Amino acid sequence: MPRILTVGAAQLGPIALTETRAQVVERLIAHLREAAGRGCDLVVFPELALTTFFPRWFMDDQAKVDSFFEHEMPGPDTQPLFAEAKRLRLAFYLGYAELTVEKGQTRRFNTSVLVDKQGAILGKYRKIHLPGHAENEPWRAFQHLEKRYFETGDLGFPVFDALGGRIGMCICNDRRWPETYRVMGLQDVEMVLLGYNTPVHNPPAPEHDRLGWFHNQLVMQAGAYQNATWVVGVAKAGNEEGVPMIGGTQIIAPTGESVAVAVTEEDELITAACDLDLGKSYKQSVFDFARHREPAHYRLIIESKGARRQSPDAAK
Ligand code: CDV
Repeated sequence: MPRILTVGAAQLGPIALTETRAQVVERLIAHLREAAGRGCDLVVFPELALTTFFPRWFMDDQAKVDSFFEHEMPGPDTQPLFAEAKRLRLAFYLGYAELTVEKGQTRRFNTSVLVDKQGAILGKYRKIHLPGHAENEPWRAFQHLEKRYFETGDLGFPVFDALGGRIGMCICNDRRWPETYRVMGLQDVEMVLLGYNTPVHNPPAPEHDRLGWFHNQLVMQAGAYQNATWVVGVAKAGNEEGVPMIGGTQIIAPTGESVAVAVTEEDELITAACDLDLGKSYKQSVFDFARHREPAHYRLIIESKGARRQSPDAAK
């Protein structure tokens, strides 16, 4: 029996600063209803899907920063989303800013949750690769202050037995790092869910701007193929508060091929019926990790954070 998981990648257009959580949740619910009509099991929303992408602004008023965070999930504003998904028997992935108090300490993470068809949170991921900077850099056309507003995730890259398969999560910049996929690949992941907010313009390296779409596709397709997994990448796109962001939402097969791609920079749902066994032949041949990987030669990957030059002898 084929294991088919029908997925909806629910791209969002821009979210205005003035848009309330309740208004955004209405947009998410509209996606859910369309996904249910198209026979989806699972809907994937973007990174920080409940507000505008606030790390583009420097704020030193912590109360103002915290107004972009969710203090509970679900909370009063997100409860209707959970209720509608449960009513429609849909699972979903949601990215949001998480504020939590642990052992008396307030902590803030860029988080995603995987919610099952009964409306229960069955998995959580906290973003590990935080891009950008921690201090105000007024020379930039806009800021990218994820390193200021969030802590590095502390949950690793877990893979969950869910929806009849092995499901993993990551968030935005994580998709550019091969380690992200490989750590999940080593847990036999079958589908990676990820949301992103990617500005077209990269202030420290504007010469990369023309390649944003290409790099987005390149990293997700490579991650999918090299780990024989489905990848569902979902954008918040369009011109948000004066900052253009790439679209390119897509569903990628374990072959590395994109089987569905969004064509707008607005709210747009794309869907695919994903055979979770499609990666099997790769996992049993070219990417049979147990047979072909050579971890003894990968020591530097865990021992070294940055690139360094060393003599061939030192590498032995
Ligand atoms: N939200 C992100 O993580 N954005 C980064 C940008 C800043 C490069 C990304 O990797 O898409």
